[in-house]
Amino acid sequence: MSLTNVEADPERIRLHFSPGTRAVRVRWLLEEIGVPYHLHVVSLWRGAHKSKDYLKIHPLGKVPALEIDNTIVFESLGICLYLADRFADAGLAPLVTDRARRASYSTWMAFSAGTLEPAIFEQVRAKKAEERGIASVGLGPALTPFNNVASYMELHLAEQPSLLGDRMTAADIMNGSLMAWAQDIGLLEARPSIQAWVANLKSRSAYARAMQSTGWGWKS
Ligand SMILES: N[C@@H](CCC(=O)N[C@@H](CS)C(=O)NCC(=O)O)C(=O)O
Repeated sequence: MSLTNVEADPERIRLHFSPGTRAVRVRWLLEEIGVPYHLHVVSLWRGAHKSKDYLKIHPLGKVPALEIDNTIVFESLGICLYLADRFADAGLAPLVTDRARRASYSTWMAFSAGTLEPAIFEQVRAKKAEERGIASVGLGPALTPFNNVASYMELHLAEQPSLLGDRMTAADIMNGSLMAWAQDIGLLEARPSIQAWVANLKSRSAYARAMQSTGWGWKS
């Protein structure tokens, strides 16, 4: 890998992060790439994400946000797309010239935030409504139900170890972090292929490093 320009200055990449949030997927990708970065823990509990200074970084006051190359990227999907292409030598995104794999990669990257994430949130919303004894109003055809999404992924992953075939990409990180959450909230029963894929992703040392405790950012 030719990362010498960045290695010379670890402050060059700064991830605004809070544990247990969508920022974990970005930290995981940075760990897979192996590039030095500075982690700034933003305390959501103390409202640090709504401070005047932080709103200059993320105008909506959310995590994650990434400072890199003298600019700022936010939206976890946007950050992962940027990083995977920026550090192409890490092999976590097919090159645009690799047309078929790139098409599949684009599909799965968009699938994560556009289809899988809303489907999981819908489940969470329905569960909360049930717990409170109130009726949950479905969004109808605007949303793909989680069962459909999971059935599709189950079939896909029964045939290959990673979303694009043999080799793991940023698409596995985006979708895998979401399915790890789905697993935690009990949505993956009777989905053996997805479970095996998630277990394999979670066994990676980069994932373990991304999950390492940072504290909750009380002092941020
Ligand atoms: N679509 C955005 C969502 C960002 C987001 O909502 N982050 C949550 C944590 S997972 C957050 O910062 N919430 C704090 C708040 O909105 O007050 C992304 O993927 O980056």
